[in-house]
Amino acid sequence: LPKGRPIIFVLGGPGSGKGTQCDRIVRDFGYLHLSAGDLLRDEVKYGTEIGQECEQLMKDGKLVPVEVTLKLIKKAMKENRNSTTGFLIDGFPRAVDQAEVFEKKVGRPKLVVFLDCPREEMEKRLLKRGETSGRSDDNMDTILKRFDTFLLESMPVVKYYDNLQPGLVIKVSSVPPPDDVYKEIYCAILGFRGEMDT
Ligand code: UP5
Ligand code: MG
Repeated sequence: LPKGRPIIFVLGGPGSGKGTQCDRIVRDFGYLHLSAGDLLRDEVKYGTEIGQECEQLMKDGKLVPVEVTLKLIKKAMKENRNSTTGFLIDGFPRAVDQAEVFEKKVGRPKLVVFLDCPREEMEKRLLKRGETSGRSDDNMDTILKRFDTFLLESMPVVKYYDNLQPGLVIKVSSVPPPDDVYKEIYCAILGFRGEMDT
């Protein structure tokens, strides 16, 4: 892992606002934004072998094998290792075993941001976005499955990092307007950057 190029994970349920907050972090800190979901949707769009393998899993709200997501993330990190100040990983890891593999093969994030949002709010946002997003998973049927996967498999990741190192995880409510949510995240990033300089 290149020194001085921190990794931040942004985690949270479907529609909790991961992408929305990542845009702001990129604007202010210039990190490379790697959304595992976006990387996968690109593969589907271009009809690659990975895309063909993952399309149905995503439509079913299930997790793609970690080998696949880790490969895409590592490739993007490698390509940009000299041209970015840090890595902002959005929507990965999504299960405890994925976090363990990442810890072993890549390293530990400097910060894990967990966006906490009630299910009804996330559902409302996704249905609204579904009117225009064109995402094959923004429909009621798939949304319910995405929630199940999140609760069962992805929520334990937050606990995993919390147990791993005190203070690593910050839990932020993503119910307020995006700029208000961001204030807390911004301060947390400034906090660990200050720590790196000393
Ligand atoms: N919005 C955002 N913030 C708001 C706020 N504070 N107040 C009011 N509205 C707010 O936001 C969603 C919507 O809400 C937008 O319309 C936004 O304007 C509004 P967004 O920022 O897009 O939320 P986000 O959390 O990014 O939602 P997303 O749908 O992208 O989350 P998912 O976790 O469901 O999707 P992802 O792309 O990460 O994964 C998709 C699928 O890929 C998974 O289901 C899975 O099948 C697969 N996958 C894997 O298998 N492994 C991986 O590692 C990653 C993905
Ligand atoms: Mg997203």
